[in-house]
Amino acid sequence: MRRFSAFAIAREAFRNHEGWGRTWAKRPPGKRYDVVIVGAGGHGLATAYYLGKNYGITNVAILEKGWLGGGNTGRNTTIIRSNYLQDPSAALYEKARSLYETLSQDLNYNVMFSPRGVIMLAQTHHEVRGYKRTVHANALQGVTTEWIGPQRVKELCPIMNIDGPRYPVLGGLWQARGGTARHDAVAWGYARACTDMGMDIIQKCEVTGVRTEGGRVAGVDTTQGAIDCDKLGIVVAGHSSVLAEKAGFRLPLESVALQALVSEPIKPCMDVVVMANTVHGYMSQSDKGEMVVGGGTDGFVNYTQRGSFHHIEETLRALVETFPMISRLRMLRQWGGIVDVTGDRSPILSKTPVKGVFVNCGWGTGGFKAIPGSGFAMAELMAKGYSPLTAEFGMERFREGRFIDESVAAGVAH
Ligand code: FAD
Ligand code: PYC
Repeated sequence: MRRFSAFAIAREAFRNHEGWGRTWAKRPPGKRYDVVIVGAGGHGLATAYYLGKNYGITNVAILEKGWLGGGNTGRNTTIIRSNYLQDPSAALYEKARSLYETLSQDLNYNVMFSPRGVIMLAQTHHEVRGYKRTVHANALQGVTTEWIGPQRVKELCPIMNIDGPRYPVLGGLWQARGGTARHDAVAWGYARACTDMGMDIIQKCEVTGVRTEGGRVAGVDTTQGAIDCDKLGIVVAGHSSVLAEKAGFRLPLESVALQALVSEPIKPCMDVVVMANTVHGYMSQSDKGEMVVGGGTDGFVNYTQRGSFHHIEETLRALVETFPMISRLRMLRQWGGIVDVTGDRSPILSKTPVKGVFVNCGWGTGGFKAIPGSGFAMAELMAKGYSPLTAEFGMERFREGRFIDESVAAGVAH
């Protein structure tokens, strides 16, 4: 595959950019693969990529029922941070954040990682205590975060009203190397690299059944025919329970819609990401100038990938208190994604009761930031049967009561 470079771009400029070729190949599915990954979101593609890169496993198919990156990976608000409380989470999210730092070079694809800094506002004394505790935990875990006072918050984000009538800003949990990345580019970059290693990415190919023989996976049935495989990775976010049921086991997950919206583009006014969990909303400014705004999950289990009016009203009403200048902004687009939420708000990266079947799910409202680390660890688990990064995230933890409680770090109330 042709590599991107300043020289290549200059050369293509002289020939109408006709020499680039497809970003990922379009092929019919084969009959058999060493590994089949279900779900061409960021986590599925990253898993395939690190299987090839780190373990030389390239006879891999990634099956996607819709279009590549069209699930939550292409619907999220792109916040990247690793300021989690528990040690296993900090290790996994920090691995991901550190891989983001060099992902563009690694994939030879500009994922537009922007470590502009993330502030999680403390607007109650409870949050002050919680975030100070996280800063201490992060110091022990080797994750660089800082507790900052209200004046520093104001310096970092001058458009904020820190003296709000209901919830004045009491300080914040600041991660200077947190930030954002272009979500589509993350999916496209991994897809391009997977194609380059000879893997097949099959879109419009829904997995409708999982075939087993003697307790071991034999293959999958799809809308494009049967495909055999030695190992199967189920990486389908909000549809994980549906797929698990087809494989004959249950997952401790609830699927709900999470919504977001963007405003009309305006001049640059905010160069950090702000999350305000008490009033409940988060906001950053995209490179196009749109204010990217996110709210909470729907209060009922559903599979509806769309927005609803009361979320616009609730989220903007909350954010206007802290950012009065957005009161006259017009909102342009709104959407939803189906997120898969576990009881302890931590993901599941796990073997399953069916030999050869692995699951990567439960990222809930916060898995975009984890994509590179999750793929790295999941590939290790699938290739070697064990990964230190996934060891605590097995699905058996719910039966054994070994929860990894991240309800405060999760960022979105649910
Ligand atoms: P997905 O990207 O959803 O990919 C799963 C794929 O599986 C889909 O493309 C789907 O079509 C496919 N699939 C499903 N069933 C089948 C089947 N039977 N056969 C074949 N394919 C199938 N996280 C953050 O870290 N920061 C944020 O700021 C953030 N904001 C968010 C805002 C919103 C509005 C939403 C919805 C989510 C947000 N998240 C955020 C969460 C994050 O988007 C997800 O955790 C992450 O993208 C999950 O990636 P994935 O690859 O597991 O899932
Ligand atoms: O996990 O940081 C996060 C997040 C922000 C918005 C949605 N999820």
